[in-house]
Amino acid sequence: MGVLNVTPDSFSDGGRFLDAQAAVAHGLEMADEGADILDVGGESTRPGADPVAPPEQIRRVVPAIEGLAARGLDAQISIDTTRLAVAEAAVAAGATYVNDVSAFRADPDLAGLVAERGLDCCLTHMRGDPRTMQAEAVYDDVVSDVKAFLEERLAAAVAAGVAEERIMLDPGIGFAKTLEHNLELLRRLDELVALGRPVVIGTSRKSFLGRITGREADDRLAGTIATNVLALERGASVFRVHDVAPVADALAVAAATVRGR
Ligand code: PMM
Repeated sequence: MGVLNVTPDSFSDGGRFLDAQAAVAHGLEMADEGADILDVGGESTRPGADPVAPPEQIRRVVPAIEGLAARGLDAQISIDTTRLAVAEAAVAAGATYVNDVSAFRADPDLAGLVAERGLDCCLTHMRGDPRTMQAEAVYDDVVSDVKAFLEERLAAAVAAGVAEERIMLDPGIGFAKTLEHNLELLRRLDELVALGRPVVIGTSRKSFLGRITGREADDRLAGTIATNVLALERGASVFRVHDVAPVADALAVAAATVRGR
């Protein structure tokens, strides 16, 4: 899954793809490099980020999605939003996957849209919202807590009519988590894979990598690769990254090693 943030303030690529033409060109490049899903977002979810009203998110993402859809790509277009109105506009423009980091809690009707339209979706663990979440990074056992949350949200989505085979789960690396929580979730990822749905992992350029390596966001590719390779070995199936080509190579080698060619 290639990250396509059409935002002025995302932590690592904010402002670079705000122009629709630049966003489409970058999306095409990531698809060419091996991305099967292009995750288009118009609202930064970095810790402390302010919410972006749906009309502004729509204004940012729809031209990019329309431009990508017009190219008839093999890659699926995902909308990274927690808001129903944004998802509706994105789906009308060509998105077929909803990446909701609130796991249908911010706008419960979003589950209905996903069910009705037969969309794929990703449900992510988070506490609070991006403004407040780091204050809520307190767990008895982070892996058990995240697993119980994802099980509950999976059941809620199925109860709302979403087909179980359309649902992927994500532990939400960096969402209401300390460095230790992120590492423990990666170390014990197999416990989440045991839920039986594909696991999505998003470590790309995140600050916990900088805490370990001392590197700035743009210089965290090595840490991104290390964590994605480990996640693959522990059973993750979707890897949300900014740097598609090098991560795709690393994952191809890791997968050939773990599974045989
Ligand atoms: N991380 C971010 C945004 N969306 N979606 C999923 N499913 N998982 C993530 O880990 C995730 C996400 C924040 O990172 P960004 O600013 O690079 O998009």
